[in-house]
Amino acid sequence: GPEVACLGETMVVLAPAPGTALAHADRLAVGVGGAESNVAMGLARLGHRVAWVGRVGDDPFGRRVLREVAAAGVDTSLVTVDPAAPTGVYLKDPDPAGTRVHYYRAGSAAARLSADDLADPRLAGVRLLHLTGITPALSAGCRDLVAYAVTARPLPGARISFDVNHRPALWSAGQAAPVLRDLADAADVVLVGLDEAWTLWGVADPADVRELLPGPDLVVVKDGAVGATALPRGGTAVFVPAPAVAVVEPVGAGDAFAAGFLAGLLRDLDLRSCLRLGHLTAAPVLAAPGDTAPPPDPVRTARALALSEAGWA
Ligand code: KDG
Repeated sequence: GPEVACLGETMVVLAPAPGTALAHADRLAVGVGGAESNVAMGLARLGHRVAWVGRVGDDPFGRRVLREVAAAGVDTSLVTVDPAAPTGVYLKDPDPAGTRVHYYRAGSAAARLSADDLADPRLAGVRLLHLTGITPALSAGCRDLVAYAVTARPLPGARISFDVNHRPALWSAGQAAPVLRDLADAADVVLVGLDEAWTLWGVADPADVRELLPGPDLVVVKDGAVGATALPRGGTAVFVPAPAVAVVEPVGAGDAFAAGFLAGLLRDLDLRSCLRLGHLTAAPVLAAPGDTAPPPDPVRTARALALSEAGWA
């Protein structure tokens, strides 16, 4: 069975050529996007056995999603094909001020995820269950599911990682703030952007985020191109600067960072190495238009992990 399960919605993504506004595009490229399956694909490409748990419609886009996620080496045998609702879709609108997303996902198959989706006995041996703050915004049932996963712990041997991933197009900061805080605080490993921590909770530095979330063993606060800080409970915070990258399109980079960081945890690496592996896995996604990318080659990765602090920064 898989050692990791990632649960959430995966959609088809339709995107104009880079630099072309959606309002003026004649052609859209078809891809697949979903924060949790992006993490699953990243972990699979780093050599881990990982399953994506989700629901798609019984439609061509659902088949497209299943094919592309499986092609990255992810186990999709636990995905439900739901004949009663469609696969969700989102559109990217390139904009000099940052790519905007438009969702067509209300009432999607994934909005019908429930506790049943975590009941399969093949999940019993999972060491890590990865969830995000997108899922509780999809429907009341999805919100119950995520709360159930972090509190009732239906997979007893599994640590739970939770990427806060606030999506303002799904719900307001006011609605999201208390829900995401409670879910994050009940998880074991939390990943959160400093920008979202500010938007949601009005906290402006990693130590304040940690104070707001006393529950998890580990909180990782990401500050974009500056770097990321891991704050273990009762231990010393570790900051690792991000390497310089010429950014083409950042969507998916947070998921790649999560995949690298979590791969480090699964391998029992120290926190500094986990953060470095996060940055190294995010870099190729930042430097390319797609939401996922192959990780850097293992030899270069091993070399980068072995660098002195001065050599890295
Ligand atoms: O993390 C990247 C995601 O934003 C993208 O893949 C789509 O899951 C997605 C979402 O809900 O925004």
